[in-house]
Amino acid sequence: MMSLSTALLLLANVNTEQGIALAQTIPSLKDKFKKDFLIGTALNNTQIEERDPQTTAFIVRQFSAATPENIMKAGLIHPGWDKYNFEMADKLVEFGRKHNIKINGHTLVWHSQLPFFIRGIHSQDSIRTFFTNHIKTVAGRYDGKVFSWDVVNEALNEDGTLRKSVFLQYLGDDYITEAFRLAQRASPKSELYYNDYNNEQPAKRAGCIAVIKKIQAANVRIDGVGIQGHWHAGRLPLKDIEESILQYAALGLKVMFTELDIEVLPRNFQGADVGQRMVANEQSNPYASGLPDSVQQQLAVDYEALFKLFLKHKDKISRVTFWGVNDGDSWLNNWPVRGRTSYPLLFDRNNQPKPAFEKVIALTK
Ligand code: 9MR
Repeated sequence: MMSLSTALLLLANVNTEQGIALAQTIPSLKDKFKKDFLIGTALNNTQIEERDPQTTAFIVRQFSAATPENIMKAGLIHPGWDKYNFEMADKLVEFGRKHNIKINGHTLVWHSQLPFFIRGIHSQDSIRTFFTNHIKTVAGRYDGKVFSWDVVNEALNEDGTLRKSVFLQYLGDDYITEAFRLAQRASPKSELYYNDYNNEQPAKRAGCIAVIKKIQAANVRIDGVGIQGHWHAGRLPLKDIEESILQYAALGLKVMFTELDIEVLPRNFQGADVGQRMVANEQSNPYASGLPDSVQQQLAVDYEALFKLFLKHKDKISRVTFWGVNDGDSWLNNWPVRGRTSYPLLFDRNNQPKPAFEKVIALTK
């Protein structure tokens, strides 16, 4: 007679197979937008390690591009002066190769999630050594293995001036151009991008354009600009987004939406500065037991308007990446308040399509 554990295993397999088969009946974003732009997602460790076959099948069916949500950030990939931890990034590259998914390396230079050892460093020489070695080593290892790099991430303030990061402080305002120069040398076969949030807003956009022009004037390669796209339901800055697509494309760059999500929970500020937090109160987690239909419909209206705009400018847009596979994965469940229930993406916590997904897909018919 079959043991109980064997029977359970068989049942689990049947469920997995059923789950995979069911997911195949959902229209595929990457196929529907195949002629327009890549459709990406952010991936976490569990997904990269393919711990759940249903999730893997789902990702592979829906997405043609992927960005590591955390594992290529300096703090994780470069934990000590001469110590690198490539294990997860290698797995990600292999995941991309195996499943025909283009990987965007995120990110070479960012003021946040830096290695711990950087905090004790207060000399220009040492910061420069870290900066140079980091870019050479990481960009060099994955040259051509990642399709592209977010070479510099979030270097701008809201008013368009340069953020006072450790890099600006010690290396001066040429550091962004220098980062691209180093990346170009180390990774000649990967595309090179500047990435930020709110850089569709006029003042920040002007600062972003100044940065890009400076890189170009130095004869250094920059292939594209990423607008992260952490926006709020009912408050999409569509005019600014369109103007930004036009202005960035006029510089000869590819435009990407790199971390798309639409927040439905209350927040008293805009943007995605991970250092910013909000104090929790009774109103901060209003939809813990489900999303009201009115908000669900608002999300659908917003995503529809956004993708309409993306399709209008598909000749200038090369990729649209969602910041997470489904609502359950989103960083917005824990920021700027921990433990909330957010609904910012196209798939619910069970990978089921939401009304917003249907609206987006309908645009491709
Ligand atoms: O989603 C990421 C979250 O898991 C991390 O805790 C956080 C801090 O490193 O970074 C989040 O991703 C950020 C991305 O790397 C850059 N733009 C803003 C994103 C959301 O904070």
